[in-house]
Amino acid sequence: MSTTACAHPNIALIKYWGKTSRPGNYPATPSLSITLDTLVTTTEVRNCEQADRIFFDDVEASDPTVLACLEEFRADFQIPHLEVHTSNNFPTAAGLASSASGFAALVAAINAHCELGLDHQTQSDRARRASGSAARSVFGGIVALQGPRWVAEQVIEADAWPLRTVIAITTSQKKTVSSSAGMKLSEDTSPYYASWLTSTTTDFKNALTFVQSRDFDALASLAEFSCLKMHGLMLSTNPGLLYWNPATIACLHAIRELRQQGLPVFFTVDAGPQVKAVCLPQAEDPVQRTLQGISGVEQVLATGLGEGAWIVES
Ligand code: 2P0
Repeated sequence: MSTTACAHPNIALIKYWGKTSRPGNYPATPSLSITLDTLVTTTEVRNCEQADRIFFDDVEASDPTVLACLEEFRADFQIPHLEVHTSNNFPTAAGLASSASGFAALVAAINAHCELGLDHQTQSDRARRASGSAARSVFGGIVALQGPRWVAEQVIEADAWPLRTVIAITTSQKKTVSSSAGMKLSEDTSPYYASWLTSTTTDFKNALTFVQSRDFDALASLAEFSCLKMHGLMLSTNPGLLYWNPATIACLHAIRELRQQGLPVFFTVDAGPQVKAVCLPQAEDPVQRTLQGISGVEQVLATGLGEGAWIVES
């Protein structure tokens, strides 16, 4: 008997970068994200005899964060040892938020398989402990993650605003500095860290207002500001965290130019070199064509807003 769950990754429009020292992986900033459709992590769990076992694309791996997540469940609930098989239909660990969809799917699968009956808030809390952004992938549409509870909540449903996201993949190689390690380094060394924390709280509040009023232009400017501010923080870390490659920068210029021409589109980039262009439906085709034509762009994917994590009925 096995149980399969799926989850979509999400991308933050107001970024999370930095944690508090409180145990439980609590973000130091609120964040606001869109859950994407099309990209999916699929995770199957089944009981196994002696120790937990993890497989990525059918290759066994000893992933300490996944193992710790299972142990945390075991500390609170009577659950058996589990064999976990997980795969993504998109590049892993290259700035496409595979840890977000991965842990949201894992928590949903464990919850269903072991019949724990956890509500979505509690699942979001569990997912956040493993990976901050995973708290958000439990939910669909546009999602907020803020204190004091630091469980995610849906702001609007996936069909409430027809946002599209065109993703330019500029490399499928894995990143060299993990988000967790990068965040710690930024906290320890960047002279900008304190102002990043305070200004992100303001950005988050404003972004909520712009989403509620469906003010695309205001959200576009604010999301690019949050993205570039986070990368400014990363660059001001010592040694500097430079996640971009030449194609990343070419995409940013191209998206800015399209916006200047009047197309409703803006960019965001996470801890990796891929560029996400968020747009209204009428801009999708020209954005896709433009990004496809940029030297160094290996692949372009188009997504809409997706649903939260779900169980695949067998
Ligand atoms: C975000 N990122 O808000 C930000 C923007 C990347 C850049 O959350 O250490 O994998 O596991 O809590 O969630 C990526 O970091 O970090 C992330 P951990 P996570 O989406």
